[in-house]
Amino acid sequence: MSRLQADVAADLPRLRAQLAARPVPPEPELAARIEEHLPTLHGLFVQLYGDRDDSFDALAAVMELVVDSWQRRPAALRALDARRTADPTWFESPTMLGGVCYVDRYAGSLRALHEHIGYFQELGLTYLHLMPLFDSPAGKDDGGYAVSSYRRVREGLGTMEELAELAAALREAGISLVLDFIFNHTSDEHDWARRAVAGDPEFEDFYLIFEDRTLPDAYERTTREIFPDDHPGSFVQLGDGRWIWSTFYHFQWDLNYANPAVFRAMAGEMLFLAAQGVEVLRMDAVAFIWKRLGTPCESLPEAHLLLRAFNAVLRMAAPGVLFKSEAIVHPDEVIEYIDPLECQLSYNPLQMALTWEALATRDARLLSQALARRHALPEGTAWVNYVRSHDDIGWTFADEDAAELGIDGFAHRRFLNDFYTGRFPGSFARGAAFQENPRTGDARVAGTTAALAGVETADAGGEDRVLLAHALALSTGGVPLLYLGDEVGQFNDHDHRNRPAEADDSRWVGRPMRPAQAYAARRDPRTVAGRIHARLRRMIAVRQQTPELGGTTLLPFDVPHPAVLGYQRPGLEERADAIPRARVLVLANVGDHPARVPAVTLSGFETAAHELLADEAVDLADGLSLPAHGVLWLRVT
Ligand code: OTU
Repeated sequence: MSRLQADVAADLPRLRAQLAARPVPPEPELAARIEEHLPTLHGLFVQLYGDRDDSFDALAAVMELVVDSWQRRPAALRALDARRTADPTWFESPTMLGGVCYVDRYAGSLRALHEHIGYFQELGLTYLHLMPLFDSPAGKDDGGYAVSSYRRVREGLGTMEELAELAAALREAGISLVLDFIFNHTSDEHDWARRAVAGDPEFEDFYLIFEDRTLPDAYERTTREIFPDDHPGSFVQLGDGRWIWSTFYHFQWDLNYANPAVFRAMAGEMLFLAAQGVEVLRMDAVAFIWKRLGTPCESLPEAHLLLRAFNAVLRMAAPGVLFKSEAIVHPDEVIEYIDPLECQLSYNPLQMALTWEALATRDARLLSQALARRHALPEGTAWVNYVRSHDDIGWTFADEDAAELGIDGFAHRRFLNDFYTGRFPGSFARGAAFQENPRTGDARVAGTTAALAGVETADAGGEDRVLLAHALALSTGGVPLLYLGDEVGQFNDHDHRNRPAEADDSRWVGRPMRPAQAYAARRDPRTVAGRIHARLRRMIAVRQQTPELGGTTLLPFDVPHPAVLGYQRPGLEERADAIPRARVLVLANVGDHPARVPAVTLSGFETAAHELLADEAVDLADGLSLPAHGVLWLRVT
């Protein structure tokens, strides 16, 4: 039953009156932001929850949270908000560099992490993503992605106060703290979940619980299996025989966002995190947050409305905080989440996967096509470019794109899985298969960069491939993100199989403890760690001083050699339609043999160019040679 039009029209005046009647009404700065964003939030609520009687009360409660949160916001965070709103595309600077690590694996605890801030600065980090550090039941934590309390730090890691202290220390060092917002699901041991199974009607409606298999069967006709090793389909059975929606592990229960009370509750958790000094929230598993019968229950229009609603809440209560979308799905869907009003940042899973695809095939054409076709983003947003993550590599390229190059998507994914798990004859890679599904032929691959690139197998091209992959992430535009430890060439953690809590999830192979020995050797050029580290540091330093590498604009550059990738970076000032000035031409050879770029290909540029990584003059008159896995960052005019 829809609410009456007249009631809906009265919502905004009612909300304004309610806020004005508070003991401390919103001060002018907040009041202005409410005027700007509340109509948007209200409009989204009407679209999402217009047919529910409880939608007004939920929105009113959210607005109370917004005002409380801002009124309690520490001065340092308000100052940060002011800086960020004055410079909303701060993340487009070529000095931006992200790192990611686990608190326990990298440092031991939040307190111990302070000792690494000096190293992070030495490396040039301006952004640090700490993997989920919230309360999570031991043995059923999914690496921290099964959260039993968003307001408590996991035992052994420290406390919330220590997290806020760390955030302040990082900020002082010029590093923004990034944390996950795991809002699609909670642990089955979250208080809400316990109350739901105990039959508390308020909390039963926080999850999707069904009496029998009728609806689960109907939904599963169109949903995808995400963790088939754990359970088939999208539901698991409760002790009392009922069925509950569970997209990932059986102990991770999906929240029911069709209930506005769930939005209200999670907005509260989000603002709690913002209050600790978090600057970017990584929006976990965004594709799954809305379900509708007869659809894949991924990337539905309501998922976007929800993200926009959460974003509107932040714009009022903590305007410096940004969202990063984690949608590891078809590229047509990934792009849908990226918008200043939705997620300002997004992982770039296509570039990540196709970098590995190019290294395996020694053919850069699919990657080149993706950069030409799928790199452009709306203004005010940026990619987060990564070489690999704590998860698996999913081969998320579009089959239609691959078909244009004569590639069969299904067969190609099979090849890539075989290649990166080392089963393909002659493969240099030592990855581990993740969630192999014999029924669909689907699989993904996990491993460290060095293991995937061939360093672990002592392949002659291994180190160069590590550098090449990073050179792309550092130069295509957006925020480059390093998996810490990979910058000293850390190997796979094969021992995870002997640890019961990790044995059945092969992604642990790529999440080793901080490689102390490799770090100790990082200044020694006779070691793998030393060589990788020095070369990567050089790339980072050059990037910092190269304005052309800021922003996200990328212009394609065709090279008549299948192994050579080319693209141009005009930087922040020059847009695609402006008169060409100096720009950076990137050339990268993904092949195992030297490659020639003929003079005619380069004839649009002045012959005098400068190669930035080696810092030397280059004459383009006779064309160029690239060694196997070679990368050039050429300043051309
Ligand atoms: C995310 O990834 C996290 O990165 C994983 O570590 C979690 O296990 C998972 O969510 C549940 O919280 O399936 O294998 O985009 O690819 O969201 C990784 C869809 C995952 C998924 C992605 C998910």
